[in-house]
Amino acid sequence: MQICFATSNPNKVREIQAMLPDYIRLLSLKDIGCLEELAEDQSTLEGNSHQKANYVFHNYHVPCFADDTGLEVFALDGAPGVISARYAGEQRDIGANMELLLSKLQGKEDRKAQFRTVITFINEDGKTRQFEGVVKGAITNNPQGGQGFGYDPIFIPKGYQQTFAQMAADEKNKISHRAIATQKLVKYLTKHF
Ligand code: ITT
Repeated sequence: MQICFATSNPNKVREIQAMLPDYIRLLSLKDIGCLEELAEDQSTLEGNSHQKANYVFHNYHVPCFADDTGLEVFALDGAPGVISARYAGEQRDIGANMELLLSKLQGKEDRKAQFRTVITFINEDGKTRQFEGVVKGAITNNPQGGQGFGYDPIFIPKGYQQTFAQMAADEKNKISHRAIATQKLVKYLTKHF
């Protein structure tokens, strides 16, 4: 049984393959001969992850899944959300993104936020299922910590005293939004294939 993970990040493929039984083999975009960059121009995480999986399913005729993640800040009506990677512009500069976010929150008491990942899976018959992973938390006043990536230095998960960037990678990866969505997908695949 072969399933494509519509990502160009080989680390993401390896991480999920290790969680699956041996008879389910994950293929990367490169493995199926898809070398183009997949469009993600929808207005929601659900839309973007569906857009990527759907493109691969229709053009390469393999069961596949794709993910999309965003940081949603309550006092900013869910921004940066689906545009998290390019919040401060197309240069995708995370330093500028974090600075912009902190400046918009300046003086605001409500710092609640959540990371949200949506995975869309399409089976061989074209049937679609979505899996969501959410981690609630709060935005700090300043970046702290050097681990992780993206907005990790300014996000403290609920129930913890440290930012994601101050945690060891395996600690973050056990509780993260991506881990939660991925575990739901793995459970589904293991049960249905
Ligand atoms: P791919 O589509 O190539 O996987 P991407 O940058 O679009 O790369 P995501 O959709 O997973 O990656 O995430 C969008 C942005 O959200 C990403 O650029 C980061 O800034 C941020 N982000 C995602 N996951 C994060 C995490 O675990 N910790 C901190 N920031 C994260």
